[in-house]
Amino acid sequence: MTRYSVFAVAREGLRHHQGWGRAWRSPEPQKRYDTIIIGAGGHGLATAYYLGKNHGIRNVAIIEKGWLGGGNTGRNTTIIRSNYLQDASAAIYEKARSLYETLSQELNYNVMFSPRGVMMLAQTQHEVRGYKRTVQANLLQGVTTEWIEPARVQELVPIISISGPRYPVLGAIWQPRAGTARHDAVAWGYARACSEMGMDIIQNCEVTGIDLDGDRVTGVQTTKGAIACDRMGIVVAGHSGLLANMAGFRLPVESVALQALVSEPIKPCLDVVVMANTVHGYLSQSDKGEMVIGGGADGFNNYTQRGSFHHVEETVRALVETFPMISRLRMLRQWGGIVDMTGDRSAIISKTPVRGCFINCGWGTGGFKSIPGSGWAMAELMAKGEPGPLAAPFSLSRFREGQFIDESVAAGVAH
Ligand code: FAD
Ligand code: PYC
Repeated sequence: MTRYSVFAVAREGLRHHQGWGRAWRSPEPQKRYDTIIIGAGGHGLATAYYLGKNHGIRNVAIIEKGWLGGGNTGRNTTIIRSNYLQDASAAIYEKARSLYETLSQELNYNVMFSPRGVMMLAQTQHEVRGYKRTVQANLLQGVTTEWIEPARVQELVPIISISGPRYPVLGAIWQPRAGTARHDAVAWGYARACSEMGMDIIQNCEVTGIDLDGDRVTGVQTTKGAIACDRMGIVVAGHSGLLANMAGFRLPVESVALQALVSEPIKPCLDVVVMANTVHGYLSQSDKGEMVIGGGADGFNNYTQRGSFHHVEETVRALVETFPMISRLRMLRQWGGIVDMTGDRSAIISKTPVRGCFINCGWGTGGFKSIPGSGWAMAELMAKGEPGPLAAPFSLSRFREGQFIDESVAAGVAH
């Protein structure tokens, strides 16, 4: 595999870019692997990467029904932050955020991590109290966030109107080293590194059944034939319930569509990420100049991976009071992704009732930011058969035992 560097760019420039190889191989599946990961989204690919890098497990296939990164990983609004309330969440999201800081160097692939700062606006007294509490919790957890007053919000976001008639801006929680990354590049970077370690990424290959011997997993049935394995990770986000059903167990997860849209590109006017959770919408500006705008999740379960007009109208209407300038923008495109929601809005990284079968899901509306930390924790669980400290609180048993990790506020998105 070509190592990307300034010298490689210069060398290829001199020979008319004839020498670039493919970033990853696209092999046909073998008959068996030690480990199968179902789902080549960010979490599946990161799991495979850390299995190889941290635990030396490299006889791995990552099986993807579409194209890699084509699920929620390539459909999200790329916000990366770790300002959650509960200790278990702060630990895994901060681990992920800190891995993002050096991910481009680690993968030798530019994931365009941009720690431009994320603010969550407080527009009701209830939010003021809630976010001040989160700032205190983050202080104890070693996560750097601060409470900022409206004047500082205005300074950081010149296009904002802080004195809206219904929802004036009363302050914000600000995380200066939070930000964004290029979503597909995160999937592509992990995929390239997995392929380099000898792992097989099998695209256009849907898992249609899970083979069991008693209560132990032995392999999968796919549209490219049967593939045997000793150990399996199900990492399919909105399709988790379907895969769990194939393995014979149920999950406390619902699947719904979450939508987003972008405007036509305009000159740079916003260099931080702003989330306005009460009026409900969030906003950042992409490198191309588009305003990236996110809305809420559908209020009913569904698998429709597309946008709808009423969501665009609702979201833009909500944001216009706080960002009047967006009323003059034309919207360019909209889309949706199927997110997997648990009751406490926290993820599941867990053993399952089937031996050798592990599951990573439930990231809902907020799992892009956690990809490196989740992959790290899931790989440790799969390699050792027991969760490490990052994954332990996110086990399936918490729903039975009532050990919920309530993040319905920090999730930041209306459900
Ligand atoms: P995915 O990327 O969906 O990957 C799962 C893969 O499994 C898919 O590629 C799918 O094709 C494959 N698969 C499914 N079934 C099968 C099968 N039977 N056989 C083989 N393969 C299968 N999070 C943030 O942190 N910040 C944000 O700003 C943010 N914004 C969002 C905005 C929108 C509009 C959406 C939809 C989501 C947003 N999220 C955000 C959430 C985030 O995108 C997800 O939590 C995260 O991408 C999930 O990653 P994943 O790898 O688990 O899932
Ligand atoms: O988790 O920060 C987040 C988020 C923003 C938009 C969707 N999810």
